[in-house]
Order: sequence, then structure tokens, then C-alpha cells
Amino acid sequence: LELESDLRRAINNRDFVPFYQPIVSLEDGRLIGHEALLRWPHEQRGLLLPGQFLALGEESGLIEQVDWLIYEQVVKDLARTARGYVSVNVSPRHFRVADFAPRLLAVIEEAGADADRLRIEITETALLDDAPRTLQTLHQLRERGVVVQLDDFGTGYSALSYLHRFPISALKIDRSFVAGLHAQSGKSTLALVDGVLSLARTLGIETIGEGVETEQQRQTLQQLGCNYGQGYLLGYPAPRQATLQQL
Ligand code: G
Ligand code: G
Ligand code: MN
Ligand code: NA
Repeated sequence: LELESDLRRAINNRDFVPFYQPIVSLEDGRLIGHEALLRWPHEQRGLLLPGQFLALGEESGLIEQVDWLIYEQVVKDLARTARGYVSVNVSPRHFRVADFAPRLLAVIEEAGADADRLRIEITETALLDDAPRTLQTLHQLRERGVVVQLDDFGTGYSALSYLHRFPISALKIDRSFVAGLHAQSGKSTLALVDGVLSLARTLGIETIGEGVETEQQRQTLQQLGCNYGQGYLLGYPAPRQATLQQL
């Protein structure tokens, strides 16, 4: 189809870029890192968001190549800056191959970046299938300092045992829960988020609230003990030039 051939051409041309969205301390607003978010500047259609081509990328497998193009740029940016981490999103597809960890570590080394300033964001879906290989991949990365964070926590098949079984150092509370904190039916959401945050604290896992859009949400998350936040209130995803200037 047209989008698929477009996607193949864009991979050949290396047309993809990371945008960076700040992640800040909820306590004092201190910037601690960024999430790299995939963007596709398309000649005819303008700046495309993952929602417009991610499903196709996953079905066709092309997302793996797109991801590598993003990781290469991100680690170069890490090597050029002095502080803060960058987290990258990892398609579940990468856990079906044996060489993801060594390849990522080689990309980091080639760029001269510090492995412990790179984080990977994985979803619960990625943990569902082929656990032994996934576990090995995550351990290989963690050994070298790459932090593993669980993305969109609460939306998947959240087995709490994941937090136990896999070397996960941080979890991101999905933005649907943050949005629900002050909604009409917010009491149960509040209790749920409170419970997740307590559990994470007990296990020594860092917490990041996603989709923080209002001061009220920021305050509630902070009061519940959530460590960090990400969202339009705290900063929009921005092109790399704008982000690097601040670092
Ligand atoms: O930026 P936006 O909110 O539109 O991103 C939507 C989703 O796309 C995110 O939830 C994230 O999981 C996914 N995504 C963003 N960047 C990347 C990337 O570089 N690689 C992969 N595989 N997924 C990404
Ligand atoms: O990886 P993940 O699925 O969490 O991707 C985060 C997505 O959330 C990105 O597509 C980003 O553009 C989007 N996003 C970031 N901050 C906000 C926010 O405050 N509100 C909403 N609705 N979306 C956000
Ligand atoms: Mn993410
Ligand atoms: Na998310």
C-alpha cells in the first residue's frame, strides 16, 4: 500500500527524528530526563505522529528499523550533552530476536555515550511472550547500566509479578489514570494509583506519572508520593535542537 511504500522509502532516507519531552521531579520541578518520541516529517503530509503509522510498522515489522534509526540519533545526542537521561520506546518485536541487547550496547559505545544515561521503555505486552529471552535481554542491558522502565502501567495485563520477575527500575503510570484522578468517578482511580505507588515504593521502583496536564493532577500525584511527572503542564515534546540548547 501507499503508506507502506512511503515508510520503506523513509527508512532508506532516514527521515525519522526524535522529539524530546521533559520528565521532571514533582517535588521541585527539577529536570531529570526526557522521553524520545518518534516523529516522521513527511513531505506531503506534514509531521506524522506514531499513531498514524505505528500499527503498520508493527504489522510489517518495519518498526524495528525505524527504532534503530531513532536510537542512533538519541545516543549521539546523549554523547553531546552532560546530564539527564533519555528514555526510548522499544517495540515488543525486539524481544523476539536474540541480539537486541548487544546491538544496542554497540550503538551506545560507538556514539561514546554513557549507557547509564539511556533508559528503555517497554510495555507489559513485551513481557507477555517468550519470557526467557526477554529476561536475558533485560539483564544484559541492566548489567551495563541501561535502566528499564515499564510504560503505560495499568493498561495491559498488569501482572504484579512482572515487577518481581523482570529487572524493572521505574514504572510510568498510564495517562488514563492521571486523567481519572479528578474525574467524577475519581475515587477508585485515586485508590488504585495510591496502591500502585505504595507498591512501587516498597519494591524500590521509581514512579513517573504520564499525561500531567493540570496543576491539580501534579499536586495529587506528588502528595501520593509519585516521584516524577511528564505531560503538557510540565513540557511539550520538542525538536532536538530546542532541547539540546537547554542542556
Ligand atoms: O508521541 P505520541 O504520543 O504520539 O506517541 C504515541 C505512542 O507511540 C507512544 O505511546 C509510544 O509508545 C509510541 N512511540 C513513540 N516513540 C516511539 C519509538 O521511537 N519507537 C516505538 N516503537 N514506539 C514509539
Ligand atoms: O510512550 P507513551 O505511550 O507513554 O507515549 C507518550 C505519549 O503521550 C506521546 O505520544 C506524547 O505525545 C503523549 N503525551 C505526552 N504528554 C501528554 C499530555 O499531557 N497529555 C496527553 N493527552 N498526551 C501526552
Ligand atoms: Mn513511552
Ligand atoms: Na505511556
